[in-house]
Amino acid sequence: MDTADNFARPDIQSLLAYGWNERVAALFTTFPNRIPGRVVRVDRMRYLVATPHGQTDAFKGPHDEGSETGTPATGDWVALAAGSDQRASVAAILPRHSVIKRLDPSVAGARPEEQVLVANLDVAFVVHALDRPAQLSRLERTLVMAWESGAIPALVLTKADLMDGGPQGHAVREAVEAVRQIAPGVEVIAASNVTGFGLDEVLGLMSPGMTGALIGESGSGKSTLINNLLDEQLQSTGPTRSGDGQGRHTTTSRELIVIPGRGILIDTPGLRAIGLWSGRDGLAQAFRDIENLAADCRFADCRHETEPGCALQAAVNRGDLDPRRIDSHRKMEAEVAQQEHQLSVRMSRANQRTAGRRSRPIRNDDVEE
Ligand SMILES: Nc1nc2c(ncn2[C@@H]2O[C@H](COP(=O)(O)OP(=O)(O)OP(=O)(O)O)[C@@H](O)[C@H]2O)c(=O)[nH]1
Ligand SMILES: [Mg+2]
Ligand SMILES: [Zn+2]
Repeated sequence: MDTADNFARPDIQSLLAYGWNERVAALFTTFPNRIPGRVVRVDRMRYLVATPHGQTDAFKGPHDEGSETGTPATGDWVALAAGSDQRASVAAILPRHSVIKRLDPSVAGARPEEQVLVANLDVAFVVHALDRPAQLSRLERTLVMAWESGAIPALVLTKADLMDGGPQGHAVREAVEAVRQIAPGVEVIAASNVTGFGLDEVLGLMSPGMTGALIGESGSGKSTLINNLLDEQLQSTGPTRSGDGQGRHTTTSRELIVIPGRGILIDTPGLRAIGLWSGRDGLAQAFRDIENLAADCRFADCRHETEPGCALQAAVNRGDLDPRRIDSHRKMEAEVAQQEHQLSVRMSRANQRTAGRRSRPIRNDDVEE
């Protein structure tokens, strides 16, 4: 079956709302005997998958050839095999065009692994509430992850109604300006889930078939935003704990929601830890101001400290650049470099092991670790 046939299959029309398009149809031609679907929610080892026949539970099965490795994530396009016991299994994860990923917090440390949070998104909405002090470095880190995903990032500043002067007041304008300084190339939208201010602008970045993912701290208003756009209380939302301004993690799983006529949004639980996973491209994009300036430093290996002819220090002295941003970039660059090092050590150990196995019989100590 060629792509055009596959795309036009009448039974597949119900997947259009979930973002089925010609790109996905083309990928799916590799798995002609499987049922196509999109992962709507992940609960531990169980996957809720939207298929042409409605939503169904599926478990992970042995992978077909041509599948992405690892476990399915919310937003993944998958090929399902119907099991003999009526249970569907995920036989393949179709190649992803973007992913939000981080260092898996459950195995951080000696053996870093990646954790895919969301797959196949077009816009990464970083949601931050204005009623709490902006932790700029944390936002920068989230933006690196958003850029690294391959999707287009956007920043949504919620709770603008709580600021002095309301959503269109001076305080909101100042906050937007401050955040713009740390988010070059990113659209910054002030919004209120109470008055509806800014929601059209958020929707303006979406269109039918497009997928947006909402990421950001607990209590920032991600689920409330989705309910507002849906005009329905689908996602539970929770009061923000008084005192520390931290939410209680009301949303507990990553879930894909179709906003009829508008596109698809993925709600996620508030992120506590954001360890970067890879991130060179994300860093370059999120810190394009720093990387562009650094190209003008006199020394190619300038550390942007006290070197003569440092373009970054010159920008700081002119008042054009916050030195905190240089620091933030340096820290994340070190983090990425350390991780690349750990991975390359692991790869070369693994290579040595396989080389060793070829030349001599396997000894017990080959299977350590
Ligand atoms: N005043 C005001 N309150 C808001 C706004 N958006 C959300 N809230 C409130 O903030 C609280 C937290 O909102 P949620 O939507 O549950 O936050 P969340 O980001 O989904 O949180 P997690 O699911 O824990 O990650 C709720 O009590 C909402 O009613 C807003 O724009 N203005
Ligand atoms: Mg939520
Ligand atoms: Zn320099």
